[in-house]
Amino acid sequence: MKKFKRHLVTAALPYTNGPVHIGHLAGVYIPADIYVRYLRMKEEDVVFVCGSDEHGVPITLKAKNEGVSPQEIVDRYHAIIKQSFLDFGILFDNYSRTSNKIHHKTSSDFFKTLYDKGEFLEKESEQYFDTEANQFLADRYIKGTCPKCGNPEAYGDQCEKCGSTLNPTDLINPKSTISGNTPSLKSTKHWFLPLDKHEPFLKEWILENHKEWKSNVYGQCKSWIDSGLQPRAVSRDLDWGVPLPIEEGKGKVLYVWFDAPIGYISSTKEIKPNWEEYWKSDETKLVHFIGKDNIVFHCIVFPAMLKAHGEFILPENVPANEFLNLEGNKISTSRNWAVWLHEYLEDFKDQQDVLRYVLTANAPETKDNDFTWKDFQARNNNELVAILGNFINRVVVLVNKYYEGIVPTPNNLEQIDLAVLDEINIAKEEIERNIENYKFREALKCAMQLARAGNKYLTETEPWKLIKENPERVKTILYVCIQISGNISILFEPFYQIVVFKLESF
Ligand code: B3M
Ligand code: ZN
Repeated sequence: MKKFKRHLVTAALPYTNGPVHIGHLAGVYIPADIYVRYLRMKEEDVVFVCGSDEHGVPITLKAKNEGVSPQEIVDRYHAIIKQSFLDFGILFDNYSRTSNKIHHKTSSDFFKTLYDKGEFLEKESEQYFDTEANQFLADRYIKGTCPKCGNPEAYGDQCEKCGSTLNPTDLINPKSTISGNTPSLKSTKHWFLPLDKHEPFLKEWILENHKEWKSNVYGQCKSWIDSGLQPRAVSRDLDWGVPLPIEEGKGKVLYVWFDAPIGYISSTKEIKPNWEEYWKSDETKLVHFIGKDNIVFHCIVFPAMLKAHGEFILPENVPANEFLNLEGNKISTSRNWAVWLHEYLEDFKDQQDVLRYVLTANAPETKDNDFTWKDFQARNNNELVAILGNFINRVVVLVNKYYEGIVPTPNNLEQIDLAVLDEINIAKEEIERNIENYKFREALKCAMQLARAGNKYLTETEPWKLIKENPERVKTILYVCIQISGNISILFEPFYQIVVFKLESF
């Protein structure tokens, strides 16, 4: 495996049309944070960026529904999201926002470069228009039946049921989401990224050279490429977004999926004067953490943009997760079916890592998974308390009781001691290997396995029985236990931080 000099890790920029929920955490932010904590512990050079995605129709629609300005919506949710990530212990090097000046400049310069290089197709075409609202109906401004799966609630840009990416004209029986009317057609000019032109490159880059990508990601890319890539419009007839930096584009903005991924670049620029070393050197390992509905944009559209621009590196990996459901139903911001992070943090004060643990142990890494409060309770009681907490607690109690909290000096190590100490190295290697392969659930299991081994060792050696007849042996046993505990706390750090209170303070 190639050794990289530095790492650039991105986590999908959340839309600021609502707060962050457990589905976002399990799918994107916890895995990204585990990966970054691991790299930081290894003292790697790493930059971890994120920020609010403040453009796009989800935001203007929300503003319309509430009768407030889009700015009010993005200000409100940007503040909530930023704070809840911080309170939850997800430590980005920068949490930016796409309304920042630097982002407007970076994304419009990017567009201009592609425009000047002749990388776009210009096309005048008939688009759906709502005469009552006097507005073109892009993306979520239009709903209809998905031509692929028959879902009657598909949007103009995507069907959330089958994951297909759509154009408004693909929808069967389209209706405006503003007025409910059947739209009419009106002519307008747009700029398109010719994905078909980049198809040979994408085919080789992904299908030949990135066979190691997760099968859900690789599979989606393959089916996209196999069904033939089409040019995609990167401009919109909207008034909320980054204005097109060309004369003929007056009154139009960049498509949100054009500017949003460039947000990763702006976010890096904001904090790193040497940002180009991160974005333009093949000694950087770029990894995008996203949810499965964002795969096409990060594996096909954004790489095509970066390639067309010519100066940027491409991602090494895009470890997208599947979805997390809640109590058997799909999590939904619009239907208010979610466990919201900021609400969890109010209800479970100082219990950030319990949620972090449960969402990692049950992460939707290979298939959709279900979150239930019953499982949350069971994992807390049967795993965190009964295995991990129990082991650390027994060790701390015994060391306090026999040695006033001072680590005893060991005598000769017996076979059983050496065997359990060996488990530390095994756990470390397996955790590292799994994290580097984006298998965070498995990595966490290995960490918990070490706590299990510790409990088994204590049960077998029974120091509380030996303390009278063989106190020297007990010193060795508790020394070994302390070694295991110390290593557990290090090995758990990417997943769950262990805080041991001094018993006297209770
Ligand atoms: N805001 C979609 C989402 O929140 C979108 C991600 C952008 S990443 C550049 O699912
Ligand atoms: Zn569909």
